Amino acid sequence: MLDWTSATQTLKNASQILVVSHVNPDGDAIGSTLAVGSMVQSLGIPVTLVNESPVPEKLSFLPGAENILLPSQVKDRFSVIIAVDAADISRIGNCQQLFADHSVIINIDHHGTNDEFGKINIVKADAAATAEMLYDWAVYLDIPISRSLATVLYAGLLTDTGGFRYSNTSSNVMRIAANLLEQGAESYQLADRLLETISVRYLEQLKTSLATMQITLNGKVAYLVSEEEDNDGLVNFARNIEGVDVGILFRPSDENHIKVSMRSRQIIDVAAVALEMGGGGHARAAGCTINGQMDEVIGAVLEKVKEAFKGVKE
Ligand SMILES: [Mn+2]
Repeated sequence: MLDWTSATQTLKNASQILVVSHVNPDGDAIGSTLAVGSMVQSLGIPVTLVNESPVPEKLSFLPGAENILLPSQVKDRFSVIIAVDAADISRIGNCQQLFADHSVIINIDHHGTNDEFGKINIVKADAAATAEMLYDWAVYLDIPISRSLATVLYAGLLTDTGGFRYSNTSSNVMRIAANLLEQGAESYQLADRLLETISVRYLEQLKTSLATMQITLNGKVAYLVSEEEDNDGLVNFARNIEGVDVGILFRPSDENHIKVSMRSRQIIDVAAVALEMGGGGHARAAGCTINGQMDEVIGAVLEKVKEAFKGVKE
């Protein structure tokens, strides 16, 4: 079990809590935000949940999702903040405007590139999801796992393990998932809504993006380009090609920037590659945003990936 002593002490002494996570939240970010919200509430402490980005449509059915506010909807300023699933303070975006002077941040995260921006830092790089860590905290706090808490924790585990398929799917993850199912999380319904269902818009985008797929570096790297923001999972089509270790998705995020998402099968630590270019993430899933036009950014990233392969013993 992680050392939750100081986080718990700070939490229990707080008169109110702000919970934040990263911009463009995924299933673990929203699931973890809602899980902490539910846990803090069950301790009888007032809690406010905020994200810079609106909750994605796909995650809006999760119990309590309607309580996650935009920073502009909140008037209070908070002295105690719990940040979940965010590797550094910039990932929290403009939620920072809600922090009081000399506020205390409890940083709970599983990104290996986490820079320990909190006053209290609970970072476990080998946790599959922040939700996995929060289950541990709920047990430590002796909080009963309600059906809705089970559902949001399960959502985090399910999405960050790619449906219990990625290399982070440990026996501990499966044990927790089993416990959450016993507490009322619905495996089929959650997998269907979070992983299986795609929108017609996504399908159209898939058709366009797949046509841009290029395979390079002796078949070890594949990349594709997407113009759309909702491109969850697209990068996996590149990585999933037989013989490919690194899959990359490039998307223009504004006129001068390209967002780069990288996935690797087992050889390249893409977090290390992303970190060199000002980003971060996990060994098998990482990303960064680079200033430049599409062609030059693709060239620069492929060059870094090529260097990374050189550093690996065949
Ligand atoms: Mn996560």
